Amino acid sequence: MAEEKAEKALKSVDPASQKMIDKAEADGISTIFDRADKMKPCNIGVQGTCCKVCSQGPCRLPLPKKGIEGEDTRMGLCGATANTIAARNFVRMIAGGAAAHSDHGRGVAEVFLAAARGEAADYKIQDTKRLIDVAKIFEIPVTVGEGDDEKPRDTQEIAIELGEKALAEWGKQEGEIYTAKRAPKARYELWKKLDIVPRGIDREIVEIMHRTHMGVDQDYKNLIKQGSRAAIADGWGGSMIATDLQDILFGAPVPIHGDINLGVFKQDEVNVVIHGHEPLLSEMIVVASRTPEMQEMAKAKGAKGINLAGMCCTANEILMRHGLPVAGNYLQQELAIITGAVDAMVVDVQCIMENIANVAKCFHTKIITTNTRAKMEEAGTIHIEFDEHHALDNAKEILKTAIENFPNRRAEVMIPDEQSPMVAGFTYESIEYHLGGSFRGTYYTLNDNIINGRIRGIGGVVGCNNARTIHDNDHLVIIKELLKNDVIVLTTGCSAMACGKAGLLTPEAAKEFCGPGLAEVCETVGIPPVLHMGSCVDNSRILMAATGVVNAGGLGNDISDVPVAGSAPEWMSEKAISIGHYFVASGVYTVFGVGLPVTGAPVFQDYLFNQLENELGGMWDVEADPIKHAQKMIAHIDKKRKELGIDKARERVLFDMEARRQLDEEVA
Ligand code: NFS
Ligand code: SF4
Repeated sequence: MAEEKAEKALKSVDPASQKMIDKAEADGISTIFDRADKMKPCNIGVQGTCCKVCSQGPCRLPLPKKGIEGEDTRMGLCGATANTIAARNFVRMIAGGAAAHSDHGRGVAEVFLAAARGEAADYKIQDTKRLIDVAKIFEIPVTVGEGDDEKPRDTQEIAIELGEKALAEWGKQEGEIYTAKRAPKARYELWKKLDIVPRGIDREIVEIMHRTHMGVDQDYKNLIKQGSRAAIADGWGGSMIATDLQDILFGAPVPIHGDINLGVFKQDEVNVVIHGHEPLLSEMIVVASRTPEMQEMAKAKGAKGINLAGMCCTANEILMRHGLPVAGNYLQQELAIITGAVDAMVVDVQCIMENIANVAKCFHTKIITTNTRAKMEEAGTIHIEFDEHHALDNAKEILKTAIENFPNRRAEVMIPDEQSPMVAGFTYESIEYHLGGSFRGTYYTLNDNIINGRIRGIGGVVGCNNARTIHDNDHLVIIKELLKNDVIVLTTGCSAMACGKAGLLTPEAAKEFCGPGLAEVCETVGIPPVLHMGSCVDNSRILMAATGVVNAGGLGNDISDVPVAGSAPEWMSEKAISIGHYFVASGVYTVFGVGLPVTGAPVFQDYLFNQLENELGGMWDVEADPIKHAQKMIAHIDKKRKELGIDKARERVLFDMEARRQLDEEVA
């Protein structure tokens, strides 16, 4: 231990990142990594028991050192208990996260409708099959005429109606959102019984803000009930609609190759990092970058071409649809600039660190903000507002700014060598294709392998990086432990990028990292053992994959019956809490790393971690130690296998494999 201390603490398990962190330190450039050392979090906030919803506070209710002995008499000035305060804070995080995902979805719906009406000429509907599928979910007629006269309805008409109906989901006041019915029947009925089917997306978020205002909802269970409504409105509503409409507008992803890590930058090309979340912008920049006009402009400035690289969830979007390279995940945004090779970093919304503007000042890098919701006050940043009616022109202007900046590189460029190949682009539909039987076209093969025990269960490992943990470490330790135990992993967001950098998103990873059962399945089908399903709004794809498993049969009637567990090892954003809670509300046991701000309110914590299972079939848990974290997920998966009566099958499979191995050895 002492020896470890003497050595400089490791900040990242990714060598490319570690090199850039060292360079930043040597050059005296402040990054989140050294700020995390200097500023420790407030212990009361960490516990979730600081209330600042009125100006009589902040009222602080830390746990006494000795814990609670006897009755818990802690209260704020108004009498709010630790449970009320922690629950209020928790559901406000759900509101923040659901708002972010859903406002993204709203933006997509607006552009979709404009495109359908022919008012946004640069966008075209690309996937008409998907359009028809989604239209049906919104109860839109897709044919006209009856009997022998029945014929397909005009696609533009369908698209306009879908755009209108989808957009109306945000402002709906009563009834229920259409997409709630996509959940397994038993799940939907449970939501109805519990009265948590969302009425409209915005309404549920606003109601959280009302209920958590000073002096309103003072029952932590009732607060969580509203949290569930809003979270379902995110996962099965705003996020799901975003994914569906993006797929229709930009094409549904199919498995595709790509490269990841800071080594994707090119010394002799204009490097443009597209950082943020909304594909509305990034798709258009991709189109613009391929025009001869932009290519020639780059050549005229002495560059060989334009190299677009994604960062954060935007990266996942353009990787999934175009195979474009990924520069890195959340904690690499400052580090990308420190290579000195980034001619422009284009940002839209969410997960953008304010400090990139300061880091950029040490280099030639231009920071370009593009969204009316997200500007930077820092001098030197440029705002080029992105407007769907002039999308391609805006994209060209952005690229032009980057190209003109190419000759200005001044500091020594230091691009790390590291880049890893990966396969991404798995969706609910493409998993059906790869793991469905050729005859049944459903999740039959996946289910069959879970039932026969080759695959022990499914882990959904998602979410952010967090400067309070070693960058990427917990994602990788947890996922490798799951693979070793034959748990197939579905991943999104920054977790998916951690996997990509570590080589887990290749078919070859199956042999190296998986237990014998999972390795056999992956090798037979030719898929990686970790399936990259996209950005964080694409967690809706994981919900649909779980639904596909339920509907294929043999593994119970509801998501809560399936041997599946969720995880966000390095979570940091409010979006992660919203995602965690819609996993829980969908029946999934969900473990978070780092810590959850509920420890200061033990009764509320017990409700989330234990009691909620009785209501929703899913519950929260927290575990900062990555091995224990994975073991908890595996224990839950085994519990579900036992409940389904398929625990013995797995013992048989493993016995068979052992017997076969011995036979092989004897023969050899
Ligand atoms: Ni998700 Fe994507 Fe990454 Fe976390 Fe941020 S980029 S939407 S919130 S940090 S996974
Ligand atoms: Fe304190 Fe109550 Fe005001 Fe919160 S609402 S800051 S607990 S007085």
